[in-house]
Amino acid sequence: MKSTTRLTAAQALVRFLAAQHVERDGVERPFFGGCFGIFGHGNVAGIGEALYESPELLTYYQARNEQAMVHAAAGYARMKNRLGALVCTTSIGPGATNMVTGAALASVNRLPVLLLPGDVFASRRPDPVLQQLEAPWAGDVSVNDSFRPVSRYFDRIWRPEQVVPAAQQAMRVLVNQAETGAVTLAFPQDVQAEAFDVPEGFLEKRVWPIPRQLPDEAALGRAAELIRSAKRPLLVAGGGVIYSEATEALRSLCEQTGIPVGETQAGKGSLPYDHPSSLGAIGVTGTFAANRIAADADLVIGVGTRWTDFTTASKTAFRNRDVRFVNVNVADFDAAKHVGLALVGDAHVTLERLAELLDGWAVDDAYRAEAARLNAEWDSEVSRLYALGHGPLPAQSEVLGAVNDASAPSDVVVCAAGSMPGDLHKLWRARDPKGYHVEYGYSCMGYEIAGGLGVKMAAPEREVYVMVGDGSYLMLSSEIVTAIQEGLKLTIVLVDNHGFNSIGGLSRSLGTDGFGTQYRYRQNGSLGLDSDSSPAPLLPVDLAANAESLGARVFRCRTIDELRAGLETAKSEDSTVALAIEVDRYEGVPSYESWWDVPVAEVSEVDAVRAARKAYEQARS
Ligand SMILES: Cc1ncc(C[n+]2csc(CCOP(=O)(O)OP(=O)(O)O)c2C)c(N)n1
Ligand SMILES: [Mg+2]
Repeated sequence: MKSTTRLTAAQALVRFLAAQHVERDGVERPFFGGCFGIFGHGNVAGIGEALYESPELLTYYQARNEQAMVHAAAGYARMKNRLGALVCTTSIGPGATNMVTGAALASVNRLPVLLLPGDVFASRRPDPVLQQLEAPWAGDVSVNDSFRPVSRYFDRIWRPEQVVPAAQQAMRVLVNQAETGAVTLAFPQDVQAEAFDVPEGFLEKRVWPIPRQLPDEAALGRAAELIRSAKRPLLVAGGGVIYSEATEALRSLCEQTGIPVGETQAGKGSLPYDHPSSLGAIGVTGTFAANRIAADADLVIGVGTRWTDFTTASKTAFRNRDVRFVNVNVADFDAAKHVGLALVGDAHVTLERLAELLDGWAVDDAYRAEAARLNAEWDSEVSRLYALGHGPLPAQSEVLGAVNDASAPSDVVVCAAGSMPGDLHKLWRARDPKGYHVEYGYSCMGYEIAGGLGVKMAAPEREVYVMVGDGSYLMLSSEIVTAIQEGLKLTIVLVDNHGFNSIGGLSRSLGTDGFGTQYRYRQNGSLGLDSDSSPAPLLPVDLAANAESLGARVFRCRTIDELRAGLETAKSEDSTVALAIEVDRYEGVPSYESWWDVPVAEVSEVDAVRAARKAYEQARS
């Protein structure tokens, strides 16, 4: 008979987590790289004690903000191609619910994170405990129920023995490439500290194989037939290409068949920017190269994409009346979209199998040459925007150019919200499959620095360039402190345009004059509009001083030349650096032959809104 060990529920869980491994393509590795946490009465005596007692099991990382630590965990998991993850432990109440946004981000982006929010007493002895929300209509809910819709798996451990099945289900979901996302095990604070006889088997090393599943052979055959009969096929590479490490298989399929490739935000870097089959970004934030080819494509092969509105330009990108879709995806949910022929499987092996089935077939030489020509034309547009020489303040595109030029191919650029993700999607010259990290599933302001920290934890050998707008910086920049604490270097580029360039531009296009998007003093009852002839002064925010006060070495750059020089100097720093630069709010990168569906007010007193509505109705029809 197998023996048991007497442990608290928290000790058992920590030991279990440290024993979990994954294996893909013959390479085995521990799944969890550590545990982020912020302690309070809801976890200090349970999980906190378990981590304290056995520090060799999981390295403890101290965060400043619970939302940020989940972002860091998401960045880590993405950088590890979902073959690694971090645990996040919090107290009850506000510490717990601070993680909800991070959980949603992880689930939207299909990135594994394990969340262990503390929860109210299972025994209900001190009912209500400090920070408990009492629901007059139900005795068995807590604030942690708000994790249910944003988690791919949720459980609450009411009794210590329940750790055993709960932890195994958590792992099943975390390592499942189709199911993965935030997994939440709400952990009542009394149960964490209660002991039980833990079966040895639960604590033994376990290796979870990450399979490379091939789609049904008949479906593959039909897909090959569809591709062979297409004249203008287009492949859309999503994040799945990168997670599956399918970029070499993709390149070889493209070279064999001449099928050109457009990339989603998560899929950018699937091909190097200068590959002749690379059309770059597709959709709302796409290049003219990808969007022109998309408009006439008769067959679209989506690989590892969930087809968001940014990728499909709100379902206007593919305008050929007879266009058909083939969707390669580990998740049948995504593979079924757009009435597509579903190839449910792993991108790497599926692309290899398709290459075999397409042996001897290729697109017309003229079509192949058209893609190569568009690739070159697009790259001249990038060169133009990198070197605009705009003044007196530089354009944001010049900042991106300076950072791209300064970065080595394997360095990583990180961004998430504002106007930079779209500009980066179009303009960043990606040279490495892991060199481009823009979180655009949830596009969450505040992800940038925290996510960048996670990226650096996962790949300390790479330089990490965090591109962050002033709005995002003000929302969540506190993990600079964690980066300093851990000796993890981030190169943070603070792009200041005194408010929301992105939403300001959107607002102007909808007829509302940048309302609520500038950082100015209130003047005559107004916070400022873009058409103001004598605007109020800007708010006296000094982001560089702020970053400096958190421990970063700071460079204040007034020109692109100063930025370029600062970036060079920053390379030899070994701790976190912030380079602050002001850019022209009105000098944006245009959109290239695409449309995004944002509804305009149907009735309004404002002429500009009525005009925008008219244009919107035309566009929609
Ligand atoms: C948490 C969160 N709140 C609101 C938004 C909506 N939003 C998208 S971009 C943006 C402004 C971002 O400002 P900044 O970081 O300065 O970038 P900029 O637009 O100026 O480039 C806002 C409010 C968001 N994406 N995330
Ligand atoms: Mg801004």
